[in-house]
Amino acid sequence: MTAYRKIIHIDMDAFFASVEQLDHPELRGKPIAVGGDSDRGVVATASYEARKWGVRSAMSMLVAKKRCPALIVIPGRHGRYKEISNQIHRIFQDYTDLIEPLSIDEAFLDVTSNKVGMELAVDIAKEIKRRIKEETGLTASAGVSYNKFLAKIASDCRKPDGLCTIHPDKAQAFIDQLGIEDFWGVGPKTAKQMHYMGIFTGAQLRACSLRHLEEVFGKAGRLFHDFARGIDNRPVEASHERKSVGCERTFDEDISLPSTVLIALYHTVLELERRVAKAQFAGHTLTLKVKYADFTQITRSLTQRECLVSKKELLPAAKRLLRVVDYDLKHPIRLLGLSVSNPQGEGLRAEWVEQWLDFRDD
Ligand code: TTP
Ligand code: MG
Repeated sequence: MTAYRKIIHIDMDAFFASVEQLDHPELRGKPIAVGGDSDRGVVATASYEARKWGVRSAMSMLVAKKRCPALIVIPGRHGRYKEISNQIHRIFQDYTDLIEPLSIDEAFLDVTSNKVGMELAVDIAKEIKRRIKEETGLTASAGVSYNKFLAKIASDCRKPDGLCTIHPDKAQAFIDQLGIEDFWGVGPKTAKQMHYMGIFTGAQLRACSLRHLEEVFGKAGRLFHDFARGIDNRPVEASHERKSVGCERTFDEDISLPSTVLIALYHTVLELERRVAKAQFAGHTLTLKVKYADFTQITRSLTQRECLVSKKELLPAAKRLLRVVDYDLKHPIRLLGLSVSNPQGEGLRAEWVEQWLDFRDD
């Protein structure tokens, strides 16, 4: 008997929009779009109420408002989304360490052998969905199958709040009836090419020879050939999660004037904000490093409940740290560095609720 793997794909429903409706009850049941509200603004995602009007991700906000005049546009709060993303990841970790995040709201889990000794992947998926609902207040959809390709398609089948299992003995029939655009790696361009070749369904893809597919699509041809037969041997690859993002700057001349130091700190915050955004990182701890002209060095850290993502959170935190750093003309600063770490918010105590909390001396 072939030993099949047990793969779960979890994808949050209308993620950014659902978080906004969770945090702002007055938005529930209303058509909302998260994204920029300028002429050049784009929809990141839309609530299901807005989707009924044809509002879609990546659509220009102007078009979205034309389609849905009652649309309420909400700016995104990436730190908050990341916080919830971390929260669901902590749930996943109770079941397996083989977790491969695909984006902020999606991940594959290999639960072939799992930490809770549950036999059926579908039972794990149910439990994860239930815990996500209980612990975050949001719904997720889950797909269960024996490889990544099928688990991902399955999670899309019954959205929202869906759960779909594709068993090995049902997989071929399922794939045969799939539209070609539902296959992994088939974007609009590839779909057009497939249509041109007379391929519109999984069954038609399966009828196409490997040689022909490789001729047209190169390496991807092999993948398409395998997918059409329900074969996908790619492992779930646990990501090595980034632990921190930082930057530092050595000044051309040592600095000691408070206003100069403050400006230097401000510029470091801007650079840090840029790097944090690029890495799609969010952490709860900020560390300020100060190297003096005599090459001695200190670091000061603080941990807060709110994620450190943009200037809005980074600047006050950095200023707060600078206040506990001594420097003067006789002890000028040669280098300033800032880093954000602690994505999981470890060391946050319940009583620390809203505000700042602690200064830690390393
Ligand atoms: P998706 O999982 O693709 O979309 P979704 O969660 O909003 O909706 P669905 O129920 O269909 O899964 O993306 C997750 C989040 O990523 C989404 O809420 C917003 C963000 N996003 C963008 O910022 N830009 C984009 O173009 C897309 C597709 C998503
Ligand atoms: Mg989603």
